[in-house]
Amino acid sequence: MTEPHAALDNLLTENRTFPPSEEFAAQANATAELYDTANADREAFWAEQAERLSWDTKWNQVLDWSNAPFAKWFVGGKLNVAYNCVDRHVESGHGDQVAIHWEGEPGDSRAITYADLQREVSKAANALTELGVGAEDRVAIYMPMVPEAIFSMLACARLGALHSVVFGGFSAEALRTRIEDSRAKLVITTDGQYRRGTPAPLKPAVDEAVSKAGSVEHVLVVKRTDSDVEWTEGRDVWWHDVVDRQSDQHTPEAFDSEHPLFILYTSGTTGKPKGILHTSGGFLTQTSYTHHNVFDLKPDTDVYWCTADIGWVTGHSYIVYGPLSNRVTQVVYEGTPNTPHEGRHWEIVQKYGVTIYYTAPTLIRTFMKWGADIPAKHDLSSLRVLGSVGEPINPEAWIWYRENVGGGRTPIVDTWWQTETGAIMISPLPGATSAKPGSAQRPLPGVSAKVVDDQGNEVGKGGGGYLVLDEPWPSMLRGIWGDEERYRDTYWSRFSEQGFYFAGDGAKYDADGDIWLLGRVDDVMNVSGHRISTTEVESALVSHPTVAEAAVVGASDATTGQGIVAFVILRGGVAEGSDGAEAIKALRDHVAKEIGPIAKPRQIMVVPELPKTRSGKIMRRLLRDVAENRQVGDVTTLADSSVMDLISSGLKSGA
Ligand code: 6R9
Repeated sequence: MTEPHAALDNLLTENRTFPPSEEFAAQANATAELYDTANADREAFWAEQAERLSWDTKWNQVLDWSNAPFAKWFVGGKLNVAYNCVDRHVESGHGDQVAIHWEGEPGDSRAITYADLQREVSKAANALTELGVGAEDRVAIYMPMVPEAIFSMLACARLGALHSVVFGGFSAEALRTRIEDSRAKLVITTDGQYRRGTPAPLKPAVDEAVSKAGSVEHVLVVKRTDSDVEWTEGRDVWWHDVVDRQSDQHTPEAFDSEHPLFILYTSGTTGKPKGILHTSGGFLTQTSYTHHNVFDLKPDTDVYWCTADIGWVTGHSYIVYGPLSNRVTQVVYEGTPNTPHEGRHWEIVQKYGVTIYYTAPTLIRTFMKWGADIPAKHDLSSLRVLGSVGEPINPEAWIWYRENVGGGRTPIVDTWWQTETGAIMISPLPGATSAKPGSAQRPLPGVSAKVVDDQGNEVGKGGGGYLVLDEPWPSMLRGIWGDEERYRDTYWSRFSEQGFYFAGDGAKYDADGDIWLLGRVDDVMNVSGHRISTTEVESALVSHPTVAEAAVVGASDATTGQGIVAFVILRGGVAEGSDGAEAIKALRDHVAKEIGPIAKPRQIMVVPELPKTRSGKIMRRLLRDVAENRQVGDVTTLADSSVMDLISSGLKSGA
């Protein structure tokens, strides 16, 4: 495994604890007893959680693990996921409750009640039916954070079609590969999207992707920025033409508990993204259960805000499915946190009286950089629970968050989970756990996780190793779309003897047995909480005509967690060192075009050679030393040990 970052080592010396206040504990949804109940009988516990949902047909078996690692949960049960997130709340008399306080980047806003949501989702479902979408078809959604993105996801769920949401910051090329892999029939998009105050086109990327991907029959376009778009007659249709004229009545059909709900692509250790497959009953059960208990949600009084984009799993599980199944009132914000000014989030918290705020460490560190005086200018006294997700949160950031956003009073839940786990797995319970800054602490009731050594033996207190999940859980992925072998290989082969799910994260137990996450142990980087594989960026670089070879590493970065640093060998005769400023700019732009701006390397260094072992493997560890300005480590396994001197001297003379 790779060595944990020095900064992460500091985490383990943290010994402050923050128990919940008596008032908070007294009103909390979850008490410590929940652990005992779950431990007494895990399956009975999950069956009880599944009762949170409305089922058309009840299941006859909680878990079927006979075909492991392919799980079936709530076997024989039938439900409609969208009905559970929308209609049942209207039927129970909450049609007038605001489901979504939507805040557009330019300052426009919409309040959408559950009754509105039911009408909008029904119309969208009718339109999708008219466009030929039925159960098990795939629909790609490539949109900014507009309400129609959520209506579209729920319309798919209502029809039993699978959505495949592609982050609006991804490139045409990234969109194309995802459309092709899932063979999507329909793409839903917008004309453009607001980015830091200016409209940027979005549909051209769809046009480019779709022209190369044969499966797409229609492109459904929401008008958002009113920008000019190219139009392909017969293929392209406007949302306002097709959806608005539909009936707002639609009868949801019940689907099997294991009916597929969505595919979401995430980076793996190879260049090709993995289509993570989730199904219905188990996914909704665990997102609903965790959202209720981890955020202590009170549907009648809370105003919840998760700042993620629906292009990531956090947006799926903790904007759409978990919260709406729990009848949340939530804020959805379209834009960036510093548009038009750096206090935008706090202005929104104050405007809507947000009580629960869930964000990522990278943003917290950005807020720190902008200064504590910015949140201090706003009334944040409504906040009562804060959450963190996406990467380890450093104790300084944790403390800053609690002091400057949480008024020194709110519990903070540091939630560990993955696209693959579907829902939160390791986290404090805000009313029951004495929080430790920087530690995700314990698996939730019903979840089992362990830190094991190379052989799969659990390490003792104070020991470190790999994080594994040693019991199946309801919202677990059901596979990788179209690639059973890769599913087994990636997650189940590392500890096949024990039957453990290998998460790809390093972790440690502290002296109390609490879990501290230490970052990825594979070639996956974590940049601002987003997973990007080194191979993916390398492939993008090598696809540029000037590049002969490339090696990419994640170097620790004070704001983004990790930053992408690339070492490239240019083809024939381009000067080494910094002379290649233009070549470097061209390469950064090329990566943005191939993958998306989030994958743009922070730094590209032109080098004459790359450090390789005798078997030809690039020694990224040594490159990371260079990228992090450290003394270069042990070079004895290099085929040519002078390479590192060559790289270092070349960089110095070029600087
Ligand atoms: C939800 C999400 C998953 C990877 C995961 C780990 C890192 C997420 C974390 C965390 C430490 C936390 N990660 N939450 N590391 N503490 N609270 O982020 O999903 O995009 O699939 O990323 O993110 O490395 O393996 P995803």
